[in-house]
Amino acid sequence: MDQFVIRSKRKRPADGGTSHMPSEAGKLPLDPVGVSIVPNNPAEMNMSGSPYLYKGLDLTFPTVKASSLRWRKICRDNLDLDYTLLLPREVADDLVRVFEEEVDYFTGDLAKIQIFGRWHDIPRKQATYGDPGLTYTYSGIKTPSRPWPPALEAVRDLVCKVTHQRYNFVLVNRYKDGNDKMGEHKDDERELDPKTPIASVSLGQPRDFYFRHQDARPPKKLNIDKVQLQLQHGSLLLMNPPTNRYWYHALPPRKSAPGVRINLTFRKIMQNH
Ligand SMILES: O=C(O)CCC(=O)C(=O)O
Repeated sequence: MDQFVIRSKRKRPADGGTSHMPSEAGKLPLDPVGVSIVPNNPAEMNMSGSPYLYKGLDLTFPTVKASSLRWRKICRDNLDLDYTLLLPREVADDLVRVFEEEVDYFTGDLAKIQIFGRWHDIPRKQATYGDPGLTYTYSGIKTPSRPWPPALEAVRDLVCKVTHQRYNFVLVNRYKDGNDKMGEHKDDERELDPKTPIASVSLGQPRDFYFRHQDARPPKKLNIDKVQLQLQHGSLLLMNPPTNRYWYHALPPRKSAPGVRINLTFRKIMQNH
């Protein structure tokens, strides 16, 4: 399988990263049982591709050997995840900077969610982009597919290439610090193609993320262990079917994680649902 990376020619700042980037970002992550994910080795990559220049950011999509992405598989009862470090640190830093300038987050009614019939402010910021004419409805809000900003589209293209999927929509979540969070939910809305994994790219502050089986929740409360991992700066997590039919996922608050985090979940919305 051919795989692709984005290469940045931007010089790194003297301190090795943007100021809001935590010093932990870029370290080898440990999975729940303590196995290291090895970062991609640029020396193994067969660099050939056309440069994509965007505001001084060189997003190049070279072909790389299949072995250059080190995937970790996590499987449990009806849970199927793949996790890799997708983006070199410098590229991930650049993307945070670009998205901080350019993502246009919702305000007003689109910045609220309905829980058990009551409206609440979303404890983070959200934005959606996608192919023309699509909408995505969740938690009582119907979000539009605004035209892809170029850097977001570039990441979409990269994710499509490494997964061999055709993503047409993205939900962007911005967590300003460890107080911002996402509660337990499934991505199982009827407009989502049930055969396509949800592809989640994480940028910025590493944050804990967990999965809980539906039967471990009330009323059954079965003794099924949670699956927990820490999503690293530049990582890609695939939630493969049927994970979202059986498992809830959440990003809990973490006082120990003070930095900004941006998460992109690429989805395939069906046109005629
Ligand atoms: O920010 C995250 O990693 C969580 C995103 C998520 O759960 C979702 O978009 O459904």
